[in-house]
Amino acid sequence: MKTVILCHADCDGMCAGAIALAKYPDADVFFTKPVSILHDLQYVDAERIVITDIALTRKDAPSIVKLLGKQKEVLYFDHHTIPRTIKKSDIEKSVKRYDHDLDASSSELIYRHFQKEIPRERVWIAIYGAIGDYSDDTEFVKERILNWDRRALFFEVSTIVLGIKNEQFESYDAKRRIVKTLAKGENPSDITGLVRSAKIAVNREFDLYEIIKKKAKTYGNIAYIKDLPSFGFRGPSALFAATARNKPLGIYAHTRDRYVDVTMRARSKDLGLNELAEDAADAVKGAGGGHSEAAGAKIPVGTFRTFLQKLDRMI
Ligand SMILES: [Mn+2]
Repeated sequence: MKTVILCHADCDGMCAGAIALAKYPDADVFFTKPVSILHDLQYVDAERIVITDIALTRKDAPSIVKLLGKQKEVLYFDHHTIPRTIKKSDIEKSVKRYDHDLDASSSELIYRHFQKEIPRERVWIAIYGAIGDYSDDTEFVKERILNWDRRALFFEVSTIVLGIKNEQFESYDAKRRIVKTLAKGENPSDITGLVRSAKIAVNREFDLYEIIKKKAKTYGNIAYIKDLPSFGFRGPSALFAATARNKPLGIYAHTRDRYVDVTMRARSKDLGLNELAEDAADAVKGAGGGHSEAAGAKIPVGTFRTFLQKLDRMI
């Protein structure tokens, strides 16, 4: 049975993809995103599709669910908010298996589903994905982490999270290599060059904080910074802006040709960033979403100021 794995290209997505690949070793692995999965699904030719760590956008969710319903077998593991344009039962009806939990990582969800069918040690990958997504505060992860040397696990997860921030590991081919290595039971630090890449990234991250401390601006409850040359550090850039200016919400905005890529980080879970991102982006004809502490949006060029206003009013 031909299997295709579609996963997100961040740490949690790659780890979840690796767990799927441990279960289906002959599968092809492809990376996708919430904004492109509708398009990508139309080109998938497989009898079984495993989707993991991909959120559904408000706009595309109904069409995606319809498309999934036409496939032979779909297994879907995700922890992003379900958009209001569909119901959880709509997804459940159109796929063979749907595991969803806002508090757990996608890696944990997929590991729990396949744990009896893959080697026990693959739980490491689930733990890496959980830590990578700040979702290690679940009963499952807290319990499993006690079985291993957590310092070694933290070293390995940092190797992935930081290592993929450099150009050398930016491409989908490089990321596919990481997924394959993990699926075989080897560790991130076994991948040639990844530890070194993580070291370069961590240096750049500390330098970045110094720059942001000097340059971050504020708007009401928001601290923000725009168009830094180091585009790979969107999350930390947003968070450091909030930290440096002591605001609850930090934003990093990167201007592209026709839209602005907005990364949002909150210093607490209470803000509910996913809702804020969706609503503020909707108001300027963009699209947004994510988690309660980490979210993002794509908004048309020229609407950034209005976007900030809407956000600040909602906070
Ligand atoms: Mn995730």
